[in-house]
Amino acid sequence: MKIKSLLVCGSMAVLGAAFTSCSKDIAFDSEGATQRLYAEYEANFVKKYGAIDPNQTWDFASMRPVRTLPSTNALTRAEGDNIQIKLEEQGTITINSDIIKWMRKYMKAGEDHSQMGAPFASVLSRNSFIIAPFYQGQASYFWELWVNIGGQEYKIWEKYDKLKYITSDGQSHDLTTSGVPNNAVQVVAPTFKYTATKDASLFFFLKVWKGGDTAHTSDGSGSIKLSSLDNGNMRALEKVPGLPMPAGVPDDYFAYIIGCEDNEDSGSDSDFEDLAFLFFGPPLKEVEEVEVRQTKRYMMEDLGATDDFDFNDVVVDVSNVSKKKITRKENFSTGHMDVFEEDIPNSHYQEAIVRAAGGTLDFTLEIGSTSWNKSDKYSITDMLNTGWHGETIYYTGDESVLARFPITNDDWDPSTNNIKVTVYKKDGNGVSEDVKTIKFPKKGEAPMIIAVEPDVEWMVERNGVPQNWIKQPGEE
Ligand SMILES: [Ca+2]
Ligand SMILES: [Ca+2]
Ligand SMILES: [Ca+2]
Repeated sequence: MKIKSLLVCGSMAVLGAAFTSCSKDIAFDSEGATQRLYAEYEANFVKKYGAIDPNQTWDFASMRPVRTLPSTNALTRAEGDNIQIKLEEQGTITINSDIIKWMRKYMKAGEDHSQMGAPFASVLSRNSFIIAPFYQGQASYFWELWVNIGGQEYKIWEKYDKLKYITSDGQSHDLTTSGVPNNAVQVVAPTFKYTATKDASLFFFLKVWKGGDTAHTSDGSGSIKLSSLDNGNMRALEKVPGLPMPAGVPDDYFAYIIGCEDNEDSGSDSDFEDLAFLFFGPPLKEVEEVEVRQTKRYMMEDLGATDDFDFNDVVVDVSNVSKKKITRKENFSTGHMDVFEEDIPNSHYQEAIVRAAGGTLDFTLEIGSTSWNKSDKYSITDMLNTGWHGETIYYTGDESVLARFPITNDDWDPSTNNIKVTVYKKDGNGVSEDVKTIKFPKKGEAPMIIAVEPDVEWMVERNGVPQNWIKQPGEE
């Protein structure tokens, strides 16, 4: 006999009177063993967590929408979450003589280049880019290259550091105040990679010591700040032919030479060749689809034991999923970004992911009109992904997916929590017995299902959920 048919009450007649109570719309089968088990469970629950407020409800999930950007695979986190930023030296890049010649021809020292390219004001939103300071004209000042990310300042590089030029005889030389000399055929420049867990607005600036090398201080004293934002001292020189790409940079990254002016005085020559660095960035996806998920995590007790309260006997995430089209238009000069969003028609569906099954009884999980049996795929006595015997618990990723299935007709109703689990074991003849149907609890009941946020971690096998998960009378 198929286990699924147990769910169809019309077929119960063949199994006899013991099963006729299954159709009652109550939290539990009110007959016999189940009633006793529930009474036992309730008494144990109150003993452990205290009396239950008659107004206590058991849905703690907010259904906060979470977005996934397919292009970066990064989660767009809620406002206020910390951004993890990494700025690391990556290696070197060799700049060939074509680029050096281009600088000499188009960015000649002492000529006014204040109309070349576009201002690199760059309040850009980026979660990844690479920088390579590679060129210096004749300059007596000292500088450091910095980036400001959401108000925080990070040093990237300082003058001379790891920058070498190579002459036609193959000799490598350190840079001097004379800059990249005429007989240089190559420059070897350091590369620095920035990655962040989230797009952040940022801009670059120089700290300049006009007293030259000897005036340089480690604490920044004596320097002035020159940024494209305030001083207009950086320009993006686009479409420079033959620009090399550092190893490991994806083909679709764009690359700019950024020319910097180290003097903000009115007498400045505005040649924008005092320092030049390469800026490699990911292409801005002008049109992108994002997936939006609203998820509840249901954690369940199966009444196999009436006193462990580990709420891991069934853990299932149920989601409303939809897609949005994001259209962005960025002004590279001003850094201003226009963003438009629209829902993609007919993209909505519902999905369930079973992530833990920490009981030893078979069960049928029902969400709306969709059902799933543990025994379809697993040995019923295996406790899965709940840390039994010290096994690793996977809370996210593919390793935590025990089963994944769509909800037919999208008939999961998160406002009523129309989810239930029917638990049973089989006797020697394969007939199911001790059938218990567990539904989402009404307020004031001892819960055997609770709904929580999808990032709440379930308990290790046989460990009760913490007291603070269970609100007490009078608590808000
Ligand atoms: Ca200059
Ligand atoms: Ca349990
Ligand atoms: Ca368990």
